[in-house]
Amino acid sequence: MRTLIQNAEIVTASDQFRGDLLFQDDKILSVGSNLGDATRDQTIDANGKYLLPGGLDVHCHLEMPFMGSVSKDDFTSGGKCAIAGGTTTVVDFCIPSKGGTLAQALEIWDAKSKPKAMCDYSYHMCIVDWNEGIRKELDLAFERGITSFKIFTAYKGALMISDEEIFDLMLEVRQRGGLVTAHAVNGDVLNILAARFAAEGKLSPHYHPLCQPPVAEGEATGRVLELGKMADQPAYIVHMTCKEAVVELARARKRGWESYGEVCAQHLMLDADLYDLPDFEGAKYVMSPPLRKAHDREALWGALANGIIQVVGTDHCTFDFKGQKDMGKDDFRKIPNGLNGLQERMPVVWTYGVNQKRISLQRLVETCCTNPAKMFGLYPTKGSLLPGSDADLVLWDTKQGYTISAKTHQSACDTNVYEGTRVEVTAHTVFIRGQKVYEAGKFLVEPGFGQYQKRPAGRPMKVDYSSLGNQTVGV
Ligand code: DUC
Ligand code: ZN
Ligand code: ZN
Repeated sequence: MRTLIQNAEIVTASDQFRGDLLFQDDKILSVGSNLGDATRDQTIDANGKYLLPGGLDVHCHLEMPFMGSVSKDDFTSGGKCAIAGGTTTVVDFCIPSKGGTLAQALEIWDAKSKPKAMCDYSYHMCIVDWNEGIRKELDLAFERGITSFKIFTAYKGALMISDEEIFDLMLEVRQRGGLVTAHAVNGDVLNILAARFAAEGKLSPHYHPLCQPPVAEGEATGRVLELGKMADQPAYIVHMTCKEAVVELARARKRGWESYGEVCAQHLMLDADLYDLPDFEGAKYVMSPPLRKAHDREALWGALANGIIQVVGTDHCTFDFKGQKDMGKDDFRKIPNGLNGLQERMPVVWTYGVNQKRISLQRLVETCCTNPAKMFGLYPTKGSLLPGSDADLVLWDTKQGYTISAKTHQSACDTNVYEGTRVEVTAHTVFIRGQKVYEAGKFLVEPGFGQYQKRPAGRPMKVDYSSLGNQTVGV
């Protein structure tokens, strides 16, 4: 079956032009400015719409057991959020239980994803214990096409591992060819500060960000990047939130170390003042690392524009306000950490990044679609409009905006941290592997449609920075 999409405003990481795209079954055949003579079975007139590659969100937690609860969105509701927000592939974090094996974790994650996935998906593997068994099991992860590993320098006693263990893991991953990613905040500092606040009876959400000050994030970011340098192993810092972390990444990149970074939409958009909302409403925004200040957001936008940061993610990990977040009503340390973003990421970055002239539309495609695929071994199958790429396509309507609300979102969660925010674009029609999965607010496939994406071993692909100017921290 051949489909021609005609007269679209086509946008890639490097180009923008009015043109046509022809795909056959699940693959793109050609992209050009005049494919009107092409043989086809159907034609879609995309006049007035923007055609972008489907987005990749390489940072989400679907149905994740965490802090005594389980995150609300699973691979079905989370997948619906993704698709309705123009994202066609998600990379979730497979998290072994303490003392468990990678094989056990994979079995659990497959049971959650396979029957429920709406969009395509893959996993990173979290390393929460480091021992001879896990070292051997890295081979299993690579056989399964899992080539990226996440470590935590925080969540002591649960997810955190030591520098010694991180370094040893990096040496092992280097031998096989993959990426080590890090949640980088100094966990020792965090625990001491949290215990001290608690001892003084300071237990409201206001104190959550004060336990993980920017300097604690900058320190851990620099440390992980230096461990990567010493191991000759590329490192990628997830959810960077502050100027201190950006400075460390910029420094590592200036020295030529293979270092990469990700920012999540909420850290570009939302401010730490939200923790002070009355009636425990601040709990809705409790995540780690926390929201920061306006000057941090400016540093993040700048780093996204000039290439210090390569990827926009979400850390989508939702918990209901009633019944989950309120587990921490009397103690912020018990509030399950996490919030939404899968549906909002691309519309928000388009509206507040592109339309407010902070980044170009090509840069949006690069950081939300192409670079995530390049970093994690999915390019050019995903994240691009090249002949031979999967026909993961999104037709965006830039004339129809909407106001974000928990009343209308696809998430199963009772809260949306962007409640009331106006966005100026809507994902109108979405194709995954050539199959129309969504049109005008309606889903056209069932849970289980999404396919697991095996990823090849190798270091991240080189990213082209030539058009972006100096990688300096602007504030
Ligand atoms: N941070 C969160 O806020 N939630 C999930 C895991 C994480 O690192
Ligand atoms: Zn994290
Ligand atoms: Zn996360």
